[in-house]
Amino acid sequence: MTIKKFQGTTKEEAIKAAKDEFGDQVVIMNIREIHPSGLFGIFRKSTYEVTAAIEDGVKKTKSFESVARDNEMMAAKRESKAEGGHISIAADEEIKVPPVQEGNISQEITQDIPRDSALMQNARNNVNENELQSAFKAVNEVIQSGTIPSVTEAQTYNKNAKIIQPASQGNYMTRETTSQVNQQMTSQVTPQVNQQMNSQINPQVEAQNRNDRVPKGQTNMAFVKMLYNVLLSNEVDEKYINQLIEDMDKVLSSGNSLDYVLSNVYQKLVLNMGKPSVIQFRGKKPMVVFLIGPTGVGKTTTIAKIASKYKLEYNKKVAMVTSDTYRIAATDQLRTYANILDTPLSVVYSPDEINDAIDKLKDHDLILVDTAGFSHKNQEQKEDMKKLLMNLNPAYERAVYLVLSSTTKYKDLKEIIDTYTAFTKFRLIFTKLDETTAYGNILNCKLYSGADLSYVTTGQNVPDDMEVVDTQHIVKQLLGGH
Ligand SMILES: Nc1nc2c(ncn2[C@@H]2O[C@H](COP(=O)(O)OP(=O)(O)OP(=O)(O)O)[C@@H](O)[C@H]2O)c(=O)[nH]1
Ligand SMILES: [Mg+2]
Repeated sequence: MTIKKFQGTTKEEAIKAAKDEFGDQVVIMNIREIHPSGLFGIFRKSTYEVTAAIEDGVKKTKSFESVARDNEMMAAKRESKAEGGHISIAADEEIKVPPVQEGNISQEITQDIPRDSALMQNARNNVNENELQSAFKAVNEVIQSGTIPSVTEAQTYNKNAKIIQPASQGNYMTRETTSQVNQQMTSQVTPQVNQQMNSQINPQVEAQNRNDRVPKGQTNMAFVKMLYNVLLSNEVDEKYINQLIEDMDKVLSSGNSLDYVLSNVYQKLVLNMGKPSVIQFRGKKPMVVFLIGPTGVGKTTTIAKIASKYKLEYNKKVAMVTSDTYRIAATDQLRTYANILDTPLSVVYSPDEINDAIDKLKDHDLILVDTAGFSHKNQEQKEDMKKLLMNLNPAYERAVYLVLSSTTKYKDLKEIIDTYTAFTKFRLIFTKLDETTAYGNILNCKLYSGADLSYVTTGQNVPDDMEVVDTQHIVKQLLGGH
């Protein structure tokens, strides 16, 4: 499958550019209005960007308009001949019929087709999106029922395969991983999905699949388009959607059923989310955990949640340190939690004091270090943060968690990740999941940074609104589950 973007000053122009290059079989995946940026942008008009796809090997056909134009000309010639006109034309000359549009499931394309065309009505009826919606729903129900192998199982199954490549290389999974997961999916998931699909999907589609009356590519493209839109509406970055679709291309084109393909997508996304990395104790005391990140994302609140969890649920000896002396009342906020939880709290006023503070608390299992939130553009605070992390005696076990709000724009999240990547390794905590319905940024940031996911927080309540990230749940949401 080839996916490409086309620009135009109007939607129509961008779509035409796509059709000119890919022909009538093109499927329009997405249309985006691009607002001019910068101060003088207000004086300029928006432009349009169309993401279009074509199945490899699909023959390009002339656009409907040009075929229709040819036919009109031909008809005019015939009329003229019948009326004894001067234009001569062979009686058996072939009349061109507009080709059946494989991509007619694309709204943009069907709009070009005359509504009363019996040919097109037939083609339009062959695959409709409601039927694919039922397919998504059916697969989702199987996913919800928990019968799909867990990530751990899949990873154990495929211990030696590298799952995620560094983001810069832009690769998702090795072929080895894909094929082994596919194998596992076939044996464990497909029969159940098939059962549900059979009972839920319109018999017409079933018959179509069986008899192959609908060209396979047509169904595939409808599926790809729906998948694309579902992921895009959940704010998964287009770059990753395209990678996923490219990766899926082989599975689709080798004639697998849609339920199998969707289950495969699900499994692939779960594997890409990786296994969560949470605070672990390796027997050596203390474990020093830093929470870093932009202002107001929930670092202090999350420290209180973690402290409470480890102290009350896991019976660990917990202490807290804060280096946030920039903001008035910042230490008071943490002190309030420390008092409630009855845990010691130390304040460090400069990065040089960190080792003294930790030394005094070294009989604790877990020392949570709260840091000042700062804009990633503030160079001075960035240097202080760097020193704080670097100054810690390397003899201490440590882990750094970058706290990000799931409500932040992806463009900003990338800049924040770049800033912190420059001076430390980290795992990711996502806060404020209760304030968003689109979880795409979790996948985007995971793939962009290559860092492990850890916890998510879902509200202001300490300690209840925090949990270890449930990657299967996130992926279900990304695929339109509830
Ligand atoms: N809705 C929602 N609010 C949250 C969540 N986590 C934290 N908050 C709220 O976000 C606000 C900021 O939380 P803090 O813990 O002070 O954030 P911080 O990152 O320590 O902020 P600075 O220290 O100023 O950088 C508070 O009102 C919290 O109650 C969450 O998961 N969901
Ligand atoms: Mg704070």
